[in-house]
Amino acid sequence: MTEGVDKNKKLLRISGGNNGEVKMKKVLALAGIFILLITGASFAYEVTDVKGGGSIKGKVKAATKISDPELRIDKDVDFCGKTQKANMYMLSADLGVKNALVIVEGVQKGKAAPKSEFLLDNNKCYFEPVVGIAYVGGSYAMKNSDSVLHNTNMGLMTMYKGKERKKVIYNLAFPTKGMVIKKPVEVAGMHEVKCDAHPWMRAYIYASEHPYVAVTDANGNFEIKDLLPGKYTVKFWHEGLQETTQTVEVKANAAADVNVTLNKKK
Ligand SMILES: [Cu+2]
Repeated sequence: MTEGVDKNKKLLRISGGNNGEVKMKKVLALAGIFILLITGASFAYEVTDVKGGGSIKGKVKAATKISDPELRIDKDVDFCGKTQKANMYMLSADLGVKNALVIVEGVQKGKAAPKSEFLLDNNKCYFEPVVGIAYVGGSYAMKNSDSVLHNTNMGLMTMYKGKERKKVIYNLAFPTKGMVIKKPVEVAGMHEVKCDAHPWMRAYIYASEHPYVAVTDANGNFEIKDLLPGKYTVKFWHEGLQETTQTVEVKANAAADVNVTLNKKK
């Protein structure tokens, strides 16, 4: 009899132990899912010291010579004039393209972005600059240098079901000359700015969480410094040219040369 009871106890203990194991496995599995959720949800940019980093430099060119369009002006012509150069296709003699954005995508770790102020001026019925970079944590300073009313309608460009959509971030009126409004840069990504009073006015601002972004100069050249070694996807964007991406390997203390040729937008 006693033996039988002992056996039962043992059996109970064993089965109890098994239950415990199953429970523990469930807990571990749940914990795993939870950790995945947390890490998956927060691809926050991590700021670190970069010593002996590498750089990406190169040139953005247009595939063919493209003439810059003239914009017709049909409002406030007394102040704005009747036409305006678009300054969209600003090409050097060897087809280098000014104002292309070079964006290193998905950077998870690197130097801190500057907390700088991005000045967007409404000057002679034209946004200045047309293409620029702002940094999350910094600020926008929007200004009207003109004696006509402008408004700054800034929206984040996103893709939804294959279509481009604009989500308004700031929409501000500037009725008087010399007026300045400052706002924080809180949303990362590509922003399009329009003036609803003057349809020809436009600007493109890329707001970045990290400093690894550049705008090409008058010869189409750019340089992005102090990247941690590794493989990166680099996006090349231009308002009138087809965007492209390239995979670039950055090595310590070295410059990776990247040269791209962009076709005209269809
Ligand atoms: Cu305007």
